Amino acid sequence: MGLDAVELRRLTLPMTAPFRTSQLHLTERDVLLVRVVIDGVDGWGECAALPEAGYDDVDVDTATAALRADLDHAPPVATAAVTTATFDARLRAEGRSLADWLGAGRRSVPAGVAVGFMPSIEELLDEVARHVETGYRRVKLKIGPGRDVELVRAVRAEFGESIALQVDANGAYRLEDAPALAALDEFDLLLIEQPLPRDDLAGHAELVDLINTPVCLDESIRSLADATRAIELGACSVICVKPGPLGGLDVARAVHDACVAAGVGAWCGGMLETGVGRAALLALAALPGFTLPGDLSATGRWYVDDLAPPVDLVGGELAVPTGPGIGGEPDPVALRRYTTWAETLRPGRP
Ligand code: NPG
Repeated sequence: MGLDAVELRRLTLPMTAPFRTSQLHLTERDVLLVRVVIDGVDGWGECAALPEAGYDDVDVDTATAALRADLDHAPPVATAAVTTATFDARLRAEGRSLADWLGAGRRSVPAGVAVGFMPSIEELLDEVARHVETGYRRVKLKIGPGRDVELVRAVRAEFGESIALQVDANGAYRLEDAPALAALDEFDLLLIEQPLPRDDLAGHAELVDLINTPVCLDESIRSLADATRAIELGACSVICVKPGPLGGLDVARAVHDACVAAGVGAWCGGMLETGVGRAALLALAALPGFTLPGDLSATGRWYVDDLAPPVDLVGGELAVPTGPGIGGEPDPVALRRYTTWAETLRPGRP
């Protein structure tokens, strides 16, 4: 089976609204897509690296440069796009869906929407109301020191138990902030994601005993070894599994399997994927050990226009793609409209 070509493509997609976290403020998405051609069959992968390095060390420019320099020795988040594209091409050639190859049994998975920091509580409540109206049943809120209890209390007061709520701190707290985090226990949250910095597993293991809300790790889990170590240390009871930063769908499945073996909860984390990246994430999220709704939002959540056919909420869930590979190819018109740069590496055989 021959690798005929690898194309790197950068696109800039207008976002439906700015998205703020404790490290980032995104107003448009600069995304890297990888297309591989294997024996004449195309495969696609989306790189999860973001326009700026605030969340992870590798931003989309660094990922692009690393792949241009050496396709076989790039950072995990860049390699993940290439391996996903390779899986897509090979499975497309076999006429087999990615969900089937992964061993995923579900036809649809619960959606989950993430809401960034908003300028006011009122605007936050309006944003959450809009998503609940759309049909989301799980909402993830960004929190940080000084922007936590009041914000969560207002959302719980407005929407009651009608929605599942979880919070994401992106590592903004320290262990001494435990009392503020324990104050969130009254709101019956599904979990608190990455309360402490990514390298503080010991701190998380202590925090687990100081709060009732389940502790979930995201940024701390960048390999199967990280997951195994966090579980052994009792640093979390839930893991947010992200195939991009982990280095690929195969690593993500291995982390999923480790969570199942240890009785640790797991869910698929999102990185504002376009429809291309979301297709692969939906297939992964359908694995049985993903016990909590992932960051899986419908078309229209992040981008004014998307690269893939629309996927809409049905009963609070999203359908798992059933077509070969990731289930579909990017829309050529949208590719042309939003592409800002493209380069073919390892040009096809003469
Ligand atoms: O639904 O795709 C989505 C976004 C989910 O908020 C989300 N991801 O820290 O997990 C995170 C967070 C994130 C957002 C990470 C932006 C990096 C950039």
